[in-house]
Amino acid sequence: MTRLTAPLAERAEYASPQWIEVANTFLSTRHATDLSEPYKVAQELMNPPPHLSSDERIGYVVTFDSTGTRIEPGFADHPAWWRRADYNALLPFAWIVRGQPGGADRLEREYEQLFGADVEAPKVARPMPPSVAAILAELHDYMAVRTINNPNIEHRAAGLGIADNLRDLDSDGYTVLRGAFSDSYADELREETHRNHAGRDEGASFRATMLLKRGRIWEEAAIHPWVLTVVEYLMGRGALIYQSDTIVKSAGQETHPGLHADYGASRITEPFPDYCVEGTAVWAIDDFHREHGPTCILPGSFRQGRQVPPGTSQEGTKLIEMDQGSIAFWHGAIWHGSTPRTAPGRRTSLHNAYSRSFIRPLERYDDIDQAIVDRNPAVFSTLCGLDDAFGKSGLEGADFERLHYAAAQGYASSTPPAALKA
Ligand SMILES: O=C(O)CCC(=O)C(=O)O
Ligand SMILES: [Fe+2]
Repeated sequence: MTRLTAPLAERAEYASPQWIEVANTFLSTRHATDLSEPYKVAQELMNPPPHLSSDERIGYVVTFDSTGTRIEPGFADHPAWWRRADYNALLPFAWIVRGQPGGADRLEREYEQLFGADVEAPKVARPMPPSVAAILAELHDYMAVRTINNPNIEHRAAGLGIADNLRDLDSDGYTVLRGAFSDSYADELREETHRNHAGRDEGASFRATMLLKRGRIWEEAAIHPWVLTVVEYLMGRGALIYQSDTIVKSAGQETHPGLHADYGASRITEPFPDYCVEGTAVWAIDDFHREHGPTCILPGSFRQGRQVPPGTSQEGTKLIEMDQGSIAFWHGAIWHGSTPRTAPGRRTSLHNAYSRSFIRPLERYDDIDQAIVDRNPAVFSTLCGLDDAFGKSGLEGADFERLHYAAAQGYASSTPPAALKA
């Protein structure tokens, strides 16, 4: 079993009092060595979740001076460097970038893709001394493996601009997240996919599976902030990655005739629960228009709560048409299929499925390389099933560290305890 990078007890919500305390423990061991005068870095976070503060902003200040380094909640009068950002927009980009070739550039690129013109550049009154920059980079990575996402999903979705997508899921059982990733990201994903599929059978008889063990690019995709918000909305906190694979569809191919529910293939048995236990994010690495053989779907059909009767036709379905760079997300009980590709060329797609924490996933990641978990934010270890207590009992009893963590996080309740305190 792969180890956790940091104790669960050190996990905290971004900019919460506990988070500041954990950050301080780290910063108290660091000294900026090239200061001509004290240097203050201030971060202002707009629209924090109501359970953290009822004010319109919260903030923290990191002070570097001759006595050492510390972080405090609040605001600074004349910081040397400061930045203002939306709480929810900043939080999910806790990718670890140090030691990841090109990581910082990719992070910035995808951040701009999602938030574009809304991003305010940092204000710099005095250039940041190199040792300050180095300590802040270390702090970023130290806290990334300890920072948990805003548990107030509606608030998070509003901050990320995807509240309407949650409503689509309520009514139709699927949604399309448009403009979810950049063309450059699509190019990189396509190249990797085609490399993994080279020499294999065409069509869906070969799907490159276990992608989280196949390279950095897939790790970054699995934690897409919009997708994770949808996942936690439908499947609760502590959700797992259920399967991560790709499909390449060529001209004339029909990969999913008729209709099926992803709960099918005897994986999730009838009667289906009335809440979602599994759902899939499909990344359009290439265009999904009529001629490209897009997915077709029967809106609302997840409410039937049963498997698709054999021989059911695609009559009455809607095509999920989307441009490259969009992500479709559907409830695993929804009835859907795929249409034949009539145009020349290939349709490349990434299919990341997620499940509730108590569902047994198709793919196992609890033995994933330690280095992969260590280079990712906390939610990645959650997705791999490393944070929960399932399968971790020993002869000395159950895994109380993990059981307590899940209880403290409110994984089992529809309203997380922190949100109740507001
Ligand atoms: O490739 C498609 O269009 C549909 C694939 C599918 O059914 C799935 O990923 O669940
Ligand atoms: Fe499917």
